[in-house]
Amino acid sequence: MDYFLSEEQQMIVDIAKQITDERIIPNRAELDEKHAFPREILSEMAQADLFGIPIPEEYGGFGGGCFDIVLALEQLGRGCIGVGTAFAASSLGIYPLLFSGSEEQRRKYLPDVASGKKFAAFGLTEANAGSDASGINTTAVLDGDEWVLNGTKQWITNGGEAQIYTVVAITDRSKGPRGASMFVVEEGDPGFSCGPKEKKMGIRASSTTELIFKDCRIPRDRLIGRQGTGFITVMKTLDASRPGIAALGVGLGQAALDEAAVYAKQRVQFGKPIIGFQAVQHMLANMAIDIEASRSLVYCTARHIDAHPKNISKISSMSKVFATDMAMRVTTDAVQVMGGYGYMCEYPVEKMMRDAKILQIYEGTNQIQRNVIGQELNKEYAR
Ligand code: COS
Repeated sequence: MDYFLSEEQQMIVDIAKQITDERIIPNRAELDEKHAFPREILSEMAQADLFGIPIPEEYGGFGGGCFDIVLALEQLGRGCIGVGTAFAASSLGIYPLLFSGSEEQRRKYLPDVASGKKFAAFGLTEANAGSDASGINTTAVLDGDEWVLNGTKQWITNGGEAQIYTVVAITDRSKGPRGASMFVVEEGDPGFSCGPKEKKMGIRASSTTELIFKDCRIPRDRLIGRQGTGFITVMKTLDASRPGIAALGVGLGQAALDEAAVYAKQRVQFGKPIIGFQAVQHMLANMAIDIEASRSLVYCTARHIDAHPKNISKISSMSKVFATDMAMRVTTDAVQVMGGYGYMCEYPVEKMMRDAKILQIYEGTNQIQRNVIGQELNKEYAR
């Protein structure tokens, strides 16, 4: 299907595609096996200006929109969701600054992220605050000219690898979600450390750690936006980033179909290639339909967000649910088409199936996305 990309958009696809084909795909199995952070590949992506896509030009970026980042992430998703997640998490980490940060904060942090000199990360989740995002326990108390943070964030992507962390903490517990505020914490701040790297089912190239704050002292001007607006900034950040996760799903689904179709043409059973059997053809056809429907929805969502960036929760969640549930189905079916070979680590589809699972969980489970969509429908039909 032709999506009529502009010259600039096609350029983003071509650059991300080249890095994916030449650098990510040849190295993904090793990165996965060694749980190795793809620092070199990410640096090359930065040199190719991919990290600058969501950052305005005045801060050294490309000044792109949601559709631009979606196009890049689709290509990276075709290669490796671990690498794509490390990249996406850096964007996630800077969205709070883009939405609510001061001019000084933007000038201080964004150019280094755009150039790839520094990575960013986003700290929301805690042991007892996953889906219930406003149930966080990390606190920030103002003491003279410094904020003092205490608490532990869990499962933070780019933990230990990032230099800039945007973190949400409670500044007034009595105010519920209106009592949360966001802060920038830098690597090396006193009282701030990261836990050991978690061992994961998939996306092993990405780093996932705790962020530990023990009387962590940061200057007063690290508060992002106004005190008490942290939860709103978190929600806006997730609304903006979820189409990117959907795009990783589209790329992953496409990669799984490509592997399965090539295999089905080569694999001979009962005297003919298995692609000649209707049972296999129908599986491949369903995969192709699912992928194209997801791509269309994700592209349309991203274009809508670029044109009308307000009230995007419903469409953002819809694209995330649709494309990531698709990625889980399609990667599972790719393993099925390839049978015993698909189950072996020698072929890439078993990793794809392991990687797909997280897309249905992180940045809000697909059950939470359905709650968001349901709440929005409730509002729409009340009118
Ligand atoms: N944009 C702006 N503001 C929003 C918003 C959005 N998308 N969603 C909610 N808000 C505002 C609400 O308007 C409300 O403001 P008021 O206090 O003025 O009424 C406030 O935020 C609280 O909203 P709500 O009552 O809906 O919050 P809940 O605690 O019920 O939480 C969900 C709602 C479940 C949607 C939220 O907790 C969530 O998204 N959870 C998933 C979190 C997640 O993705 N975790 C994974 C992180 S991996 S990076």
